[in-house]
Amino acid sequence: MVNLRRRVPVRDARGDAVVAGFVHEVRRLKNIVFIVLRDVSGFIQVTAKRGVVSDKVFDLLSEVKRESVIAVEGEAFESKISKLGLEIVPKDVEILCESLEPPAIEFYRTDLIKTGLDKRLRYRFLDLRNPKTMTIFRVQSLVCQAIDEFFREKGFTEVHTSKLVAQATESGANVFPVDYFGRRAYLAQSPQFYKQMLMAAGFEKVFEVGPVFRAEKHHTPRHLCEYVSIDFEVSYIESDEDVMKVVEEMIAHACQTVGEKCRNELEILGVEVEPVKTPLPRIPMRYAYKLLEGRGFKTQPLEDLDPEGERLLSRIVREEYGSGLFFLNEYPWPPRPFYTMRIEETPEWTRSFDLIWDGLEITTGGQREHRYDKLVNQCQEKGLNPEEFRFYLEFFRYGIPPHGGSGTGLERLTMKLLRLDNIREATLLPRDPERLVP
Ligand code: AMO
Repeated sequence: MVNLRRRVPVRDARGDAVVAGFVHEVRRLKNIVFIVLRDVSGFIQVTAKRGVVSDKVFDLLSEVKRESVIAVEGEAFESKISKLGLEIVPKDVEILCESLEPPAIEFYRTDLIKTGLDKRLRYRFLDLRNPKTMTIFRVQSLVCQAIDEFFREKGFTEVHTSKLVAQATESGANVFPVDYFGRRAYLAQSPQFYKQMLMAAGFEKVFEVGPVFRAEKHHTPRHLCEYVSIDFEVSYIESDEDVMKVVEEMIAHACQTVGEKCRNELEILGVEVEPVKTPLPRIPMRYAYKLLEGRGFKTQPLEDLDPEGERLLSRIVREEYGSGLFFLNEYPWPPRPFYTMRIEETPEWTRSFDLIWDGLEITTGGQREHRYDKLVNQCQEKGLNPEEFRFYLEFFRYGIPPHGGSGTGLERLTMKLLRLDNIREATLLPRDPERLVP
């Protein structure tokens, strides 16, 4: 029996060592078996020569199937011969769990056999055995850590709000209904109302990183039905400018941390992280329309840009401002939710923004309307019944500081950071209109 308690990551194996992992490759010659063993830290070659190793070890290794999980005890050394740079000559071997059949998808030599994304996701547990695929989530984990550090450093309190709610926050149409003991409830689309509630409670600065749900029947490379939303809310702001400052610092910190701490991972993925230069350009929507029209692109007055418009605008901003990231601010009122604060003098525009990264919106935010009467009016103007939002409107009846905040999709942020083409690649278990398993 190989003593697993003595196991070290393959990358650190030197001298008398125990390593364990998946059988990545097996090459059998008449009197020698080469096995490439893979664990989370990398690869090591196991070299078993008949006569040098015991017959038992030689036979076990001769027969082991690809992707079985084994433990090897032996003499490990840096090797000039093995292209992996590390080699171990086994004294003892234990098959911890045999792979019963060849892997259902080819997840490693993807240069030889291309497995489509759909099938890869169907067998996600195998797909993730590809070190490159797994690396995406190691980087994502660091993004979360960086964001957590950023907010704590700035005195924000982390909160966890309920994901079972009585009312839609963003748009009534895109909610998943749930049967809540005979009553109708919904899966939360955003912690929006609760983070504002906490401003009414006097927290001043909160953040939350958690799942949100959108019943959007989109089949695009950028929409999911469940994603992780990075939200914050902050009190005593002068305008949405104060919110944009937090957003750009947060993104810059996340990118810088990944750039510094994920050198290996970025190398595996073959990407470089561009440093984020703050302040980022602020392009008021009015001006964005002009920029686009200057290039012959038709825009709709007071409407959102479509994806094509966002992409073209990104190209223009890159050319003219040298930045892949920019705020599209002073958003028009019609496409914004009722809680958005409007600009007093020009109420068709709002104190809100999107953050665009090379053609993709990754963040939405702004200042919120905190004056009760105005908020009720805005609710009605959007065709909503204030009675149905009573629990929310109540937050504004007992004094609430001026406040604002934003929401950023973790998967979209990861996608842009690592230049992935499809949001599903940045999602461990994507939920889209067709996918509920695994
Ligand atoms: P919004 O609905 O614009 O705003 O969402 C904020 C950010 O969440 C991400 N996102 C999505 N990611 C994947 N799939 C989707 N279907 C999806 N929808 C949105 C995007 C987007 O920029 N309450 C406001 C935020 C706020 O003002 O604080 C909100 O949720 O990255």
